[in-house]
Amino acid sequence: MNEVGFIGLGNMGQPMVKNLLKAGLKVKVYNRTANKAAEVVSAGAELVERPCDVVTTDGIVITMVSNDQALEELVYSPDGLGAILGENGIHLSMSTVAPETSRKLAQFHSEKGSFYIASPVFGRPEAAAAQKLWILSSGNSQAKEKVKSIQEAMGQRVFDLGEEPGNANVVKLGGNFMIMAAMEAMAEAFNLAEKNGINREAVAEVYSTTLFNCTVYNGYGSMIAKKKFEPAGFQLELGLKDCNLVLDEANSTKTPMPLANLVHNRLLASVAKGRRKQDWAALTKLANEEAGLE
Ligand code: NA7
Repeated sequence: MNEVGFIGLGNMGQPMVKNLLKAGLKVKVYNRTANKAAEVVSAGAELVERPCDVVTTDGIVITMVSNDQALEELVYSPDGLGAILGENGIHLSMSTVAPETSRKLAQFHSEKGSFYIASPVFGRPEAAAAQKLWILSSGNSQAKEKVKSIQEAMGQRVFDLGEEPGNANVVKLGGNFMIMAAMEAMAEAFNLAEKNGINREAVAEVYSTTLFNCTVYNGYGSMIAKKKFEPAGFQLELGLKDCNLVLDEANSTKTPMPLANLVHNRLLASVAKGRRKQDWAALTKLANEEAGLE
């Protein structure tokens, strides 16, 4: 397969399309706001007018839109993917959505003879640009095999999480929850240091070099130490969406997650304070304010 459709040219979608083009694929793109396609079109993508125009009946289409509602609209609307994808078509769904949404969409696709692969990613726009996304994948095995080289063109590794379509979404939500909890923990520890007259950035460096030498502590540690949350790589309102999905899943599976409730309150209060367009690391401003450090 040397041709692929792509829907959703936001912060993540654009760099992902550029990597597909670099890998030599022909890419047809659709975005609700057409003018956001300018950069990828100048990099070689072809812009189409309707979601169903990006793909043929048995083709492969990737979606990277904001949330469950946007994804469902794209599939079910009269000019959506459901109107075109048929026998052997594959929908590679890379947004962060509820596991239940993936299960429903997988069922809908299978009734048409097409396949739905849930494939959310870990990594921010910089990671997407550098082809460093970590890509999760669940759904029909043969369909997963067919899209693997396409996933590899956008990331550094693909993790196969089995045939159950919601699995990749469950793992993605658990990962995003751990990032939120880590951000709150970093803010509290840095505040403790600052209250003792110790430089926050120096402390962030100690932790991210020693006990927590990993992507999340390295990347967010510096933002949280500097208290600098703009420009947003991942908007706080999308973080709240993810946290709501985590709590929905926790409720439906009877999984107590007290820490998730704490960070949910942080995100909700941040939106109430007008911070929804800042980076989601801005959830830590509340800990700073409570400590009298803002
Ligand atoms: P962005 O930068 O907010 O981009 C969101 C994209 O989703 C963008 O292309 C939007 O089109 C598109 N969108 C949003 N709502 C709709 C509807 N209703 N119909 C069609 N298209 C829509 O998000 P990111 O790229 O950071 O994140 C994307 C996903 O990855 C998300 O699940 C994250 O949790 C992880 P627009 O340009 O606004 O017309």
